[in-house]
Amino acid sequence: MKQLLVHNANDSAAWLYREMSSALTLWLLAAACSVAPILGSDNRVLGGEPADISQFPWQVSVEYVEAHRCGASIVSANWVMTAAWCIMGTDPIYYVLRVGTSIRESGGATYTVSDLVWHEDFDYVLTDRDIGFFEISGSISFDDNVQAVALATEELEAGTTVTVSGWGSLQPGADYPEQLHAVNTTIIDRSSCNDTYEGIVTENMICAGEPEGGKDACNGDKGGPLVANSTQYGIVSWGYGCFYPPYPGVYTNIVSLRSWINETIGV
Ligand code: 4AZ
Repeated sequence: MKQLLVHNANDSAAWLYREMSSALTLWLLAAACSVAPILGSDNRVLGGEPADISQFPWQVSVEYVEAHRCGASIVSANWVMTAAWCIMGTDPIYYVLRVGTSIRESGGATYTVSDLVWHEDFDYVLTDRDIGFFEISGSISFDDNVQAVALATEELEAGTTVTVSGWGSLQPGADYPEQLHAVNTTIIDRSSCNDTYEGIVTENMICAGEPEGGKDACNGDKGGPLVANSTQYGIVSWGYGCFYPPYPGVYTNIVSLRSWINETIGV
């Protein structure tokens, strides 16, 4: 969960207030959801539809000390892309990357990690340049369920449909589902997203969501891919809560970071 505004870390009273109010909001949301699941206009539980890994063969489950922690995507036989937030300050020995399976913590193939790289200018206060990589020990073997994703070179226009996938919560605060899920959502104009978020959306971020909320990534999806036409445009990064209008999901902008990616991993 990303806080809405944390500009002055010294202002501890305001910080405490924000912490408490976001905890309270979360608690109220969780309480409301435990009484009645949030239903979409078509009466399905929000958070997307079950998906099969063959539709998203680049999807990776990042396991940290044997439990799903984040999403990621295969970009080459040697490199898996994720959010800097998922890996910053951690050690490669605790990770297993699971590929080629629709089921969390089960099946497919697993790889260990030889190195972690996150953006040297990752700003963890603003969550700016939220990108990093796992270098794989050995190399990933590809099949129908295990494929690299293409990386975008041009930004999408507002209004374009995109798909986000992962094993993140289907309702705020819920346990992670066993089955991979995916949801289609819509690119939102950066400046209106920046207005909604009161000025903290940078060029290294893209926004996607719906005016009525409900189509979003949530806890456990971070680091995972936002794609269109089998091409990755975004990395799940942050947002104010989940599924919660008018706040879109915010994703790391692959296009603005494309040259950094190329310099860092040669892809
Ligand atoms: C997370 O913690 C997370 N609704 C991912 C996406 C969003 C919030 C939290 C955006 O993985």
